[in-house]
Amino acid sequence: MEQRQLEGLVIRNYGGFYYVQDDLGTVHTCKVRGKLKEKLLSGDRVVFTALESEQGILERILPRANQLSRPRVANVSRVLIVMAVAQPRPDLMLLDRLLFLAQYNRILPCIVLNKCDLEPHPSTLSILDYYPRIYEVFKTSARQSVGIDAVTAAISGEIAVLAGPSGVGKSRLLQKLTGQQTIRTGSVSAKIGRGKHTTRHVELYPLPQGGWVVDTPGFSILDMPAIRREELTGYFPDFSVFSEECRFGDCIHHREKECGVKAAVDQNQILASRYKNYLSMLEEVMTKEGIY
Ligand SMILES: Nc1nc2c(ncn2[C@@H]2O[C@H](COP(=O)(O)OP(=O)(O)OP(=O)(O)O)[C@@H](O)[C@H]2O)c(=O)[nH]1
Ligand SMILES: [Mg+2]
Ligand SMILES: [Zn+2]
Repeated sequence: MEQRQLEGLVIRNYGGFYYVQDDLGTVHTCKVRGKLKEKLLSGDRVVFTALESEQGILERILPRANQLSRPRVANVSRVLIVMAVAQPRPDLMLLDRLLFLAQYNRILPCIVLNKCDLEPHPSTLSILDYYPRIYEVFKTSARQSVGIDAVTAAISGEIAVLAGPSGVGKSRLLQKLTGQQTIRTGSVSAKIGRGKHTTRHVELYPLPQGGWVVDTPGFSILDMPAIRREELTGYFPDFSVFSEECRFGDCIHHREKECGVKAAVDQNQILASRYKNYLSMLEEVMTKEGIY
C-alpha cells in the first residue's frame, strides 16, 4: 500500500500509542518519532504518514491555538466550569479563578450548575443572580437528564473541557453529553494534588453532533500565572463600566481612593465575593511580582 500523509486530531494517547482521527473519521494508531513525543498533547492537530491497517507514524504537530497544563490538552475552545447547586456547595473562589484562567488562555468559559434536582445552597442563588450578566450559565441535572441539550448545543463543534471541584458531577455530565453510558473511567478518580504530576492519560470523547469533551479530575486549588498587577482587572468584564469612574486611569481597585469599582461593591452593583476574590488573586500576583 502506498504511503499517504494525512492530517488528524490526537484524541488519546495510551500505552505508547497515539490515536489520531483523520478528517473522514477513521482512527489511526500512530507511533511517534523521537523527540516529538515529549511535546505531543491530546487535542493536537498533526500530520501523520498512514500505513496499512489503520496504523501510522506521526510526523509533526500543527500550530496550536493554546495549551492547558491541567488537564494537559491542546486547542481547547470552551471551558465548562461545573459547580453543584449543593453537595458540595459552590466554591465561588474556585469559580472566579477558573473564569480568570479560561480567559487568560483565551478560552470562552461558561458555568454549569449541576444537581439542580437538589435544594440549592444560598451561594447558588448569587451565581444565578449575578453571573449571567457576564457569562453563559446553564442549569443541569445529570441524574435526571435535565438541561443537557442546551449544554450540548453550546459546545458542539468545539473542544470543551469539564473543570471544577470533586463530586460536582463532571463525569456523570460527560456521560450524558456524549450519550455514552460506559466511558472508560480508568483512573479518573485519581486526584491531582497541588504541584504533583500524574500520568493520567487525557482523552477526547466525541459529541454526537460533532466536537469533543475532556473530563478532568476535580481540584480545589489553582495558582495564578505570572502576570502584571494592572492586567488582572481586564479579566473581570463586570468591573469595566465601573472602573471608568476611578480617579486614576491605572487604578487596580486596591488601596486607591475614589475607586469606581469599590464604590460599586458598596452599592451592591458588583458582587462582594467577586471583589474579595479579585483582591485575593491580586495579592497573589503582587507577591509573585516581588519574587520574579
Ligand atoms: N443529585 C444529583 N447527584 C448527581 C448529579 N450528577 C452527579 N451526581 C452524583 O454526584 C456524585 C459525584 O459525581 P461525579 O460525576 O463522579 O463527580 P465528578 O465531578 O466527576 O468528581 P471527581 O471525578 O472526583 O472530580 C456521584 O455520586 C453522582 O451520582 C445530579 O445531577 N444530581
Ligand atoms: Mg470525575
Ligand atoms: Zn478603581
